[in-house]
Amino acid sequence: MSSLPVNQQSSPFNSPTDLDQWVSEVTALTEPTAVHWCDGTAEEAQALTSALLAAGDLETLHADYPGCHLYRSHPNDVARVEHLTFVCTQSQADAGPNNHWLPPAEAHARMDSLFKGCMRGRTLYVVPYCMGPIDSPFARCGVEITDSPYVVLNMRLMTRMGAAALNRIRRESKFVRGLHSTGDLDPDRRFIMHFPEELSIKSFGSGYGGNALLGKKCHALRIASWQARDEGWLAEHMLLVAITNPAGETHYVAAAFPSACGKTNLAMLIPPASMPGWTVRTLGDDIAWLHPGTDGRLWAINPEAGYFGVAPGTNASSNRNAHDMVRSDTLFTNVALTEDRKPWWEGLEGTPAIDWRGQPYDAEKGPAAHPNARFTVSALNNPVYANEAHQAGGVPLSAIIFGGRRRSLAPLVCEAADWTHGVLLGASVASETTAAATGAVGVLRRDPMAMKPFCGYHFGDYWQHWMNVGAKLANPPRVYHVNWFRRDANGRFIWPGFGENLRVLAWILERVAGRAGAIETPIGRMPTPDDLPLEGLPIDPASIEELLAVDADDWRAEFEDLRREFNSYGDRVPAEFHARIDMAITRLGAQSSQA
Ligand code: GTP
Ligand code: SPV
Ligand code: MN
Repeated sequence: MSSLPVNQQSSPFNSPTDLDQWVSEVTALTEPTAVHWCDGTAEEAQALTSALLAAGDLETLHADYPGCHLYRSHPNDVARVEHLTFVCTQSQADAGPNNHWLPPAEAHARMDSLFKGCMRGRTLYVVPYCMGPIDSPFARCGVEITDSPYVVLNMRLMTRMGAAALNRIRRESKFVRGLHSTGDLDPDRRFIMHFPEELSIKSFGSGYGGNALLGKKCHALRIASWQARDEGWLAEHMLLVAITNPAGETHYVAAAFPSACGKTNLAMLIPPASMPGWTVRTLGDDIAWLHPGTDGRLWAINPEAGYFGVAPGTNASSNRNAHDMVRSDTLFTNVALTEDRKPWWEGLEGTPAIDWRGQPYDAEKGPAAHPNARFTVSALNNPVYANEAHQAGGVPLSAIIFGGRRRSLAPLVCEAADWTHGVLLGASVASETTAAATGAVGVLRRDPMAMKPFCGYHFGDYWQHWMNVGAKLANPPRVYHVNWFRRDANGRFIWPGFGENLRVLAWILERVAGRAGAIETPIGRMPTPDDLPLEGLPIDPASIEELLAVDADDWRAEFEDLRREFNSYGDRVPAEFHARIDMAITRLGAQSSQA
């Protein structure tokens, strides 16, 4: 690995380009000791790993985990920071009430004063990456400049990083510029700023996840959603999965659930033994870019090439694929260790000895692994990675599923009557907060399309854009809402979830094929217990009834709340939302007067 002193730096470009110009400007501002252009090779990753090990920033693990390492982030830097994340557009109205906003000039000034001299004594890494298959017309490139070798290793696993991306950037004029420094990890000097009009990102003071791996939430969702609005497509917080039924028919499905609400698990689902002949393969577990095709269908790619997955809860019975996938060449962050240095988290067998902070485990001090502990691993490690993930044109969607983590109200599954109703179902998502972001956990909040923290522009415009995309689709995917997280009076999950979720997916795909039944309810079409394939599932009929119940009073209150919610976004909200809510409330009124 060659890192050159600043005065000798030379880019792999033959002639000065925008990229060289930008790298020189950043170098002058941040004053690194060396500049390193990343090529993405295994040798480079090995050299970075060795340097991190020598510095004590990475730890080796038990020999049963070849190529795996443990990283512990600063204890104050363990999750996304939504209150410190800004969208800086010329007009505040364009960022919308769903985003924190600063005028771009003020945001740049604030960030540049933080970046000034911040890389003294450090190496500046130039990380060229491509989001999406390298030959895909839907893929988009970016360059992240960072002073964190841990970020470089993550970007190499999560994106198509290195020489091939640099070649594409050399050919194209446009790329997203992401400037990142861990700074001094002072939470009072931590900001994640987005400039969608300039296709740029500045992130300072965090080395963790979505704050620091700029290709992921910052580029592939916040900046990309803005570009997608302008260019007629959608950038979404969705998994992407191929499901094949016993007759050999394959359907592609995208599903949006909020952070830590089950995307990775659904994307890698293992069919229950009582559903022989079904197979599920993963295209993506977190982000999907959706393009209307000339055939009137909606086509999807996964812009990522790896997973930054939630570790706690992952085990051989919940998700054997993920469990097996992280046995080699995986970077663990903030997990615990057993006595013999195996990675450990809540939900695994065995006993933790060292907690996520590196201290002897003491149950009194909280969980052994941080609740937002993660694994970073290449998708190539996934035993059920779908070949179609490499297709330049993507895959056509049969269904889009929205869902949230709701202990009450939202039923197991419900089908939209049409695209407009589907967009309303997506915009209505609410979910209990999780450890993926700092702040209270378990608080119900609206998270439209699971994009509350990630939509780079005004939600009203975004919902209207969803309507506009639908208008271009002669053959749109059907839209559904699911909830795996209903709880009983004792706080236990009523639905077994995980592999058993395939039963709901099977009903959905049978609906798409025109073979499964449903009844009309005021909130949408729903299966009766007989319509769901429940053979071999030990669950009592009363629980199924409860999972499929629609309480008229509770739903009327929900729609009144939604009306207030949409009103807070003003007149940019699609007029159809209000009409559909009025219709639902009228139907609910009729239902309760019949009862
Ligand atoms: P991000 O990476 O944060 O976007 O999250 P994600 O949506 O990929 O969430 P993930 O699949 O990692 O699941 C998060 C947590 O939810 C884990 O602790 C899982 O064990 C749990 N979980 C996932 N699916 C189910 C389910 O069907 N039922 C229940 N009860 N829990 C689930
Ligand atoms: C999420 O929070 O939705 C994640 C993890 O997928 S992070 O990369 O930190 O955003
Ligand atoms: Mn996510």
